[in-house]
Amino acid sequence: PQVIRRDAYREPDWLVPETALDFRLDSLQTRVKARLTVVRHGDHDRPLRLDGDSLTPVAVSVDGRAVTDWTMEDGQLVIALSGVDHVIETEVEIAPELNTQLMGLYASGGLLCTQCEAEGFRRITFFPDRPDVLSRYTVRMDADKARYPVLLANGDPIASGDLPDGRHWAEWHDPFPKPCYLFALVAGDLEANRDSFVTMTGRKVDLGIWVRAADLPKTDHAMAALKLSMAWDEAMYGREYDLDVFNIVAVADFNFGAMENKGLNVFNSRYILADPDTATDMDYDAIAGVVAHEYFHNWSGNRVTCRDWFQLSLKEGFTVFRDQQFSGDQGSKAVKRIEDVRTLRASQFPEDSGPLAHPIRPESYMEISNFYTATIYNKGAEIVRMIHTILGPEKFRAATDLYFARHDGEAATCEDFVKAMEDGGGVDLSQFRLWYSQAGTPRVKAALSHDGATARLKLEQTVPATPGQPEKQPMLLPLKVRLFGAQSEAPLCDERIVMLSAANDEIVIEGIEERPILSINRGFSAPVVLESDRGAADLAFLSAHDDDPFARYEAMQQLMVDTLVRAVAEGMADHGPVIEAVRGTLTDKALDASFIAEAVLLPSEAFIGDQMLVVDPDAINRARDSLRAELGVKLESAWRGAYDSAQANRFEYSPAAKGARRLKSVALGYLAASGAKDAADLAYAQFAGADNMTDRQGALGVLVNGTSGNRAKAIEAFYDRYQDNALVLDKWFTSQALSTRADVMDEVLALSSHPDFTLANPNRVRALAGAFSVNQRGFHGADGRGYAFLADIIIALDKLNPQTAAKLVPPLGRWRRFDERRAEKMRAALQRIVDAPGLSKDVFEQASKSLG
Ligand code: DPP
Ligand code: ZN
Repeated sequence: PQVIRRDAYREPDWLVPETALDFRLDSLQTRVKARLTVVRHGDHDRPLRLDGDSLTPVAVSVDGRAVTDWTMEDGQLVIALSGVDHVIETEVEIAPELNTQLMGLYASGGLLCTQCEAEGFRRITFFPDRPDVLSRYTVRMDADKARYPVLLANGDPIASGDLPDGRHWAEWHDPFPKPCYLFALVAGDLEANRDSFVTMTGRKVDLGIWVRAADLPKTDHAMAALKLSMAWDEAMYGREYDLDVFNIVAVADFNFGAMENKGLNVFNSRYILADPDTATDMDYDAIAGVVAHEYFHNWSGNRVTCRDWFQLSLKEGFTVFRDQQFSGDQGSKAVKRIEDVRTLRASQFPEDSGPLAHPIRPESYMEISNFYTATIYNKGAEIVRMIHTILGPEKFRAATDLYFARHDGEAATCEDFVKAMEDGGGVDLSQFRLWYSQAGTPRVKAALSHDGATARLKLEQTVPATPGQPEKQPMLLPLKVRLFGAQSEAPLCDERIVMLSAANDEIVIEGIEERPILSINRGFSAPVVLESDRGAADLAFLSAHDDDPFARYEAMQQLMVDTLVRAVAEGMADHGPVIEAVRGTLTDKALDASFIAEAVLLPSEAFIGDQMLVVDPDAINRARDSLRAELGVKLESAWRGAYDSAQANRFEYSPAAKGARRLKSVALGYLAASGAKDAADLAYAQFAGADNMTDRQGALGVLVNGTSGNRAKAIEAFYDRYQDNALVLDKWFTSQALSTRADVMDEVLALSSHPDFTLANPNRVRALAGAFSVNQRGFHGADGRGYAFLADIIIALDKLNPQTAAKLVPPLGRWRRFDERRAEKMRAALQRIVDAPGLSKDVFEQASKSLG
């Protein structure tokens, strides 16, 4: 496959100021007529090239006259034109029902809907499918009125009416020029949860969340989140909504989480539908976060879009940062930060240290779909967060105002963003720009010494080599630092931001009269791996006394990781300091339950593995289980206390109630780990009596990992109750795929032939195969069956949906981190994928790079 390079960017040869589309919708035979006004851009005599994917022109005309002297080259429709501007008309036919890739126009549960980002529009009609060609769209649709009573598109509705033969039509116009990846239409039998929002200048916007009638009661949370997002973006960023209507549609079959099409967001239904019986607190939070994310794209993505796909993080990193800020403002900022850092470490750090590592602004790709990664999104957000830290909130706001004012209506670059941050913030970000070009997670070594009244902090940074980047330069790292007194238990200085810019540096802090304890990278101010020589006692101290809640969490995690890594290396370790630190946190009356629940959780087996040169899944599992059991036994009465105090609550969706539920399930898990005789009965009682999905799924997870007779009963009862609800059935598959039992592989194989398992629905594939591939002890079973299973799924899914298949490849690419026997089996699985006949470029790119 062809490699696309960032430095090969050229401005478009032709612009398309106006686009009129006419859809005669039908699930098997949709006719698409397009009328493009094209204008030659620059001084050249090159022909017009319109991208197409699996399209055949039925008719082509230029300035109203049918022409036949066009050619097809690699799917592109090539038309020689003599003048400066022309009107091009094309006609094609497509079959949404047969579109299993879920890119372009496709059918999902009787609906017709679209997904165009990144390059799906070329599967609908011939067009210059690149984000720097912005056009004003008018869209007319006609369809059978009984099957498709609702017809939606971007912008505002203009006109509609009935036609003979039971058909009807509607026309929509979007006044804002947009790239074609933001095009959308939806046709179907939908009902709307309707509401409205009055903007800061007093304009009324009609809001609609469109779902199947039966799902209407599950849309209130998403609607509330939408209105909060609209108000938040006005207050925090001065961004006002710009159309008279804003619609969201939920669809069951969707490759991504959601899509920010102008005025018509299309969502994976899992990020819209919620009620207490079917959605967990995590689902509620994710819904609010994704609704906000897509809404925020209206400015960071749509009004200011990307020049080319190498700039993807321009909109995604910035918008993730914005949605993280928003979510932090809705509940506990500290807990939100902990969750975001946990996600970064679980998905981005491994990517950044493996064969698929890439900078947030990549230099090349084969298939852009493969670059919707944790690096582009989550590391991208960390980089914007660092700019926010360096500028401070006021200057950051001035800088984002400048960015939006300067580039409104344009297709911009990451460089444009950084320049606006510099100009608006009055800072020099020259060295900081390395964050856009260098891949790899920097490592920082910190050593604190103390002499008389002077503390010296020695800092050393290295950036590891990554594919294609053997040599790295030192980066600019904003490290928040504070010192605490070992005796006084009080801060010894104010928090300061140390800007580490060299490979080595020494910071001198005067007036430190007692032995200081180092609190560093507070709030996770820089996305780095920190190594320090702080011992168990100092970490335990910080976990109890640091004034930054994130730093408290972090100290506890470090203490746990150090203990577990030692246990793996030496076969045993002193659990005492962890147990005492957990006891202290668990019984600290000043802490809220949601923070306690996060802080007392052991790091995941995968994260422990990431700390080791050669991952030993069995030894990790033994070490972690043993620490978990001892925490369960030694603190049993504290766990029971935490459990009982949350027990009587009725369901309520508030930060306090959520925290109580979270702590309750964590406590239940520790009680089960302790071997307490009544744990399985407690779990079953919670499972059966729950008035919400958080408690029910929490209990199911505990039962699934155990051996009690209640296990099979719960699995069956859950299935019986929710078999008609696809989103909840996904949880049923996932809970079993995450089982910590030795027989998980057999169960997963059996589930893959369950009648409810299907490769046609991306959520279902991710619920079973995706979840299992991050279950370290199950997936990395020494016999290699996990690898073979995943390869089988990838090869089969690739025939239907290459984009979703390619997303499943990365766990196999971690072979360098495992012992030779496992590594060989992982490589064999990758090789089998690469050798599969008719492989897509999506999967080929991921699998061949992973072998590399
Ligand atoms: N642009 C989408 C999102 O992240 C991905 N399809 O919001
Ligand atoms: Zn996004």
